Amino acid sequence: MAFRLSHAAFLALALSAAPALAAPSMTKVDVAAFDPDKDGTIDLKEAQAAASAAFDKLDPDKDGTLDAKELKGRMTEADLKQFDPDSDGTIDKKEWLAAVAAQFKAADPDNDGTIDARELSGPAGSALVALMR
Ligand SMILES: [Ca+2]
Ligand SMILES: [Ca+2]
Ligand SMILES: [Ca+2]
Repeated sequence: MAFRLSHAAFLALALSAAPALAAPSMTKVDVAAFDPDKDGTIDLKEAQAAASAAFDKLDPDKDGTLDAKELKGRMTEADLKQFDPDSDGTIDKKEWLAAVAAQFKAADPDNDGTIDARELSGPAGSALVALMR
């Protein structure tokens, strides 16, 4: 009886531990993923190219806009309001790329025009990554 109980406890532990083990690799931020010219940093052109591809992926019906549902949490509600100057409740590609430029600037505190690995791993960098993948 004691064995059966501990066996069940072990199973419960193993099951609850599994998602936690998978998490770190999923949240890992890698400059290389957004760095086609392989210079070790992301410039605005690279960020906007990646973001443009991400936009197309999020917009399978190709109507050219993303609503809150299609954004899948990539933007907070406050961001959606801020980056929707025409206030139609959706983000079109021009608004999306403007948001990327603003987020890029926020993630580049040393203002050298590139995002390095350290800048990408900060909170502003993470917000930028959310728009690029
Ligand atoms: Ca680069
Ligand atoms: Ca809009
Ligand atoms: Ca920088």
